[in-house]
Amino acid sequence: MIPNELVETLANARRVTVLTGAGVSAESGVPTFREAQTGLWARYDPLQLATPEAFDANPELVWDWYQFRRELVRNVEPNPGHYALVELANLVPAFTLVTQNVDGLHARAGSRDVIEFHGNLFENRCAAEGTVVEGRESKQLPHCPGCGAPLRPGVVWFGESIPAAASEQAFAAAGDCDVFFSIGTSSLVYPAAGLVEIAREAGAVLVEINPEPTDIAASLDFALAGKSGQILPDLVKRLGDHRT
Ligand code: BV8
Repeated sequence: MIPNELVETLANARRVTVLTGAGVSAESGVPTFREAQTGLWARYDPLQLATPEAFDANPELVWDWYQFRRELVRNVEPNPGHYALVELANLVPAFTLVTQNVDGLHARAGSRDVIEFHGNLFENRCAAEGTVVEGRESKQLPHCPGCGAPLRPGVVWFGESIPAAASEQAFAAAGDCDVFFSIGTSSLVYPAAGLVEIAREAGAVLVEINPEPTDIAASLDFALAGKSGQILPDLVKRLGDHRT
């Protein structure tokens, strides 16, 4: 399943950059962003709910959706795919992990310096001032102690810009790597989906890990069809064996 050529390439790589999406958390039991929502949320489209307009129109509804997702994520664990990425970082000279996921599971698995391209589910910000507000977790929509505006989750909604530092670091890492992995993402959301193009233009070897082919299939050097929780541990074992 893991081509020898890819193991060789990784063994000689100076810098590896990884972009992950919701598929990496799927085996932890976190529904991916585009699969149908269930239960109470079945009738809502995440693409509609994850927007400033939805929050302005109905902050309580959007807050409830994020509370539901926080509760779900609190009750799951990182999976072997998350842990394999922690190991991969120790097997190459330089490693950067960029995630579109807001669930914090990479950090819980032990990954360090994770670039959270779309923010973090568990952070709260004042919807008016944008400042982070600590310790106001509550079932009901909380309000800013400073100005009284509603609080909102510290995630990047559709139509909002990526945090400048995360964007700069992610584009720099994509533009200066020997191998770029796109793992568990449908490659539909920009500008995250544009990182692979930056890596390709910089001459990186492009690898995708996904049970389904995505829009970037034509530019790939390696397309590993399967689940990240199965392929990544296999890949890391092969690389570790190659090193010994
Ligand atoms: C912005 C946080 C500038 C919230 C999310 C071109 C350039 C710039 C912008 C745009 C553009 N074209 C369109 C836009 C606008 C928009 C966009 O991209 N829309 C899409 C729908 C076309 N982009 C934006 O608005 C971005 N901002 O560009 O700022 C700007 C400013 C003002 C005005 C205009 C532009 C902000 C986007 C951020 C949105 N926030 N999340 C929240 O989570 O609630 S994005 C959301 O989608 C999640 O973060 C998620 O991670 C992300 C991407 O989805 P995926 O991770 O790929 O998940 P998905 O379910 O789609 O796919 C899962 C994949 O896993 C599948 O392929 C599946 O096969 C695979 N899989 C399943 N199981 C496994 C697996 N793989 C491996 N193993 C498994 N076991």
